[in-house]
Amino acid sequence: MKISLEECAKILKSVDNVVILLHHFPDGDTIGSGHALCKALQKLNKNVRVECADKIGKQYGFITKNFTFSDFEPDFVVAVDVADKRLLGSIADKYPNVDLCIDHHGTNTNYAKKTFVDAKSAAACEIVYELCKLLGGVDLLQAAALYTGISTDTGCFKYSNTTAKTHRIVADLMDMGIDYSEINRIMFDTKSVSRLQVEKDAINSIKYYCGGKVAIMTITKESRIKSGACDSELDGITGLPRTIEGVILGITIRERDDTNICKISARSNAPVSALDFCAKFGGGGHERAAGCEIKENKEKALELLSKAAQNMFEELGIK
Ligand SMILES: [Mn+2]
Repeated sequence: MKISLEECAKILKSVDNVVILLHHFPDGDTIGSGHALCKALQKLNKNVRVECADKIGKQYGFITKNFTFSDFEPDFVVAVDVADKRLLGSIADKYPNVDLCIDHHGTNTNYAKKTFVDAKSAAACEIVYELCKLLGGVDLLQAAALYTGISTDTGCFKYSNTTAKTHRIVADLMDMGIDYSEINRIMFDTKSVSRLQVEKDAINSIKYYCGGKVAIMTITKESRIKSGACDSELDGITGLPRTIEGVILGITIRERDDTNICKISARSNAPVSALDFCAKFGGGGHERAAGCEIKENKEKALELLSKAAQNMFEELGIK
């Protein structure tokens, strides 16, 4: 059932033991919105904890170090920035019932009992900013967490999802005194040595199709393990193929630990829809940034993806 943000606030005020779920392979938006909401509920003297199937990267330590969580039996389960139940990863079975979902993916599958989705928001953090205000206000720590989610989901305010409203919200957060240049340095201008090693391997793997308009990059399990890079260090790497001149559909294949499963990310420029492309494989996301999973090895995934891209470009009449 779709509900308003005011109703979300009302419900959250009425519950006492809340667990907030993030999506697996957590990014800045799910981490920022989850922790900002957690703080809002803690300030209302509620029992709250944040849970994620995967480890949160150490670059988000300036947010997570301010929280300690205890084990308690939750009476209310909230998911933030989680479009599909499957995206909870390995904790999906632990929480078969999600009471409330707050999200900005138009493809949200309405798996929660109650849902608030605003697909016009660039980040779930934009929604949680408004929600925190309804719950009693935003402090400096919440502001930093929310800024992190908004800046990362917009590629530091570069992507087409960035709106005037995005900037207005961020202006409010900056007025509160957040150290935005330090957050940006950590998020956008810092790479670990292992990340750089993975990038080097990934760049070497790039294959071009459709006269250079499609680029497909593969991140192998071997490269991840050899470099020692954990998943969170690879945040944003999927943006790389689309940065190549002439590419309007950039695809990244990430070989999982089970090498018969590949996680696919697609990024596109007009007129190509990354969302339409990933939908062909049962995925979802946003118009210019979407994802899906292919239960094949990386060679087969490359073959399927390149064929699908070629078919799509033919249908669209792109030469
Ligand atoms: Mn998001």
